[in-house]
Amino acid sequence: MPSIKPLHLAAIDLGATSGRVILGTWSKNKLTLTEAHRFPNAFQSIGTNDYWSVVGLWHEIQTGLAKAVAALPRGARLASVGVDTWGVDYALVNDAGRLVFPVHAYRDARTQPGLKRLSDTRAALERIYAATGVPAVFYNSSLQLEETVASCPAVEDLATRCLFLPDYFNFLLSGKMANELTIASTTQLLDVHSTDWSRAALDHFHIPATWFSKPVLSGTKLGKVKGIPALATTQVIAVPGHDTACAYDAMPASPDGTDLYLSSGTWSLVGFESDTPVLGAEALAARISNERIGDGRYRPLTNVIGLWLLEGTLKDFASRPANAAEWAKLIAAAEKLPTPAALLEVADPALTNPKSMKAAIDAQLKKRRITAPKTLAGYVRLICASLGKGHADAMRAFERLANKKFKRILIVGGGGKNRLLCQATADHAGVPVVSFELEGSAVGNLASQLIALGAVKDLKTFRTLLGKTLRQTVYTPRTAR
Ligand code: LFR
Repeated sequence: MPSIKPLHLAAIDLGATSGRVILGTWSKNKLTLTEAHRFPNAFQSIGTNDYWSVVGLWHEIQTGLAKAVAALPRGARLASVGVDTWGVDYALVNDAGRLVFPVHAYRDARTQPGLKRLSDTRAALERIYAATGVPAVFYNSSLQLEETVASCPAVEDLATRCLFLPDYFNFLLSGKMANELTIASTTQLLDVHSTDWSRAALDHFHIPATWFSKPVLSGTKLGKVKGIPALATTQVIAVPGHDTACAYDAMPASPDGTDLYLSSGTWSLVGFESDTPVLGAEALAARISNERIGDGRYRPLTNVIGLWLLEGTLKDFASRPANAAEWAKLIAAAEKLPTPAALLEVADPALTNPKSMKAAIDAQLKKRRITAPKTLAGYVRLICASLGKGHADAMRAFERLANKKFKRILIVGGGGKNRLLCQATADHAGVPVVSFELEGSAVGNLASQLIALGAVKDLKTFRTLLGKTLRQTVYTPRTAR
């Protein structure tokens, strides 16, 4: 039954470069968002290792929740709260929930030897891919945990639980330890054919199986918020813990399954929804990751390097844009430049975490005897065109392997505001790109809470209602496919 009184909910949505607490109000079948709190996020390094400040993040979450409560109408309460974060990173804790190992950031180069071992052992990689549906990527939790246990064996005596970051913040809020399915599906440790952990993968990476519990589906109620009096009646709901799963949930997609999704931010996550995983040698070669939807179905996706390329390059220019007007000027200048004759190889591992992105791009171009751009606008043009091609290549791989034809690409996230990127994607893919003005992951997070609270029947209903209220921009391909 749709509720008559407005419902107030909070989404805690943590990204690798910024976090936010969004207050969502559901009234008369319409969701209104108020940004209660936004803060920058970044990993920090000691020596060669990279760490997140979970203490800092928890502090920001508490500040954000206090601001969300302050923004409520008089007498109103927050019905529920949900947490989503970037994928793969985790906290190792003991039974009391105390941290027993520092929380590492996924760009830490500590996984490189393990990645090489796995990638170079064809039989092992094929076995792990058949078991988990996740290819070898440097940030996989499997490789991170393997390195943790191997470099610090005593951790096996200290830790009793592995909580991925959304699980950990859910625990801090509710006191309940649970592993949630979508975030579990980013680890390369989940069984691709069930919703439980893969014993074969855990054994392969020498990770204690006792650290995990059977993942809960999203929508599971974990209990009331503990320790924050203003939220004593607020329910903690395990929403899709993975931000990309939330962003996909927020896509106002056509119900016939002909839309391809692109969540475009630090990473470009290109994928679709499916009842079955996409597996086999070709899928592995195309680096298709069979991550999960909150209800247990699949969202096969490919991770294209994304706007991390541009964020990194901007650091090397004093003239980086500081506001929307300056961004518009930069994009307009880039649009006037000719189409680049050659594009970047976006899968080049040298672009993953270089000291200087511009230097890494220049080095790749030099190796391939291509002249580097001369201006920031030139880099913007090159990066957007290269990402556009990367998105289109991913689409073609999905079409081939899943025997599908996509009619549109729906884009949410920061990249949706970048005209050049949207147009380049449409041009390379030969299908229209539809960009929505939407805080994708926060909206997906709130949608899952609304469904769990019984205010909305299901995701299909939510998407239909959302689609009616959204502003969209369509980029038509300049060349047909
Ligand atoms: C995006 C994201 C991607 C994941 C990457 C690393 O924020 O969650 O889906 O592959 O971060 O965790």
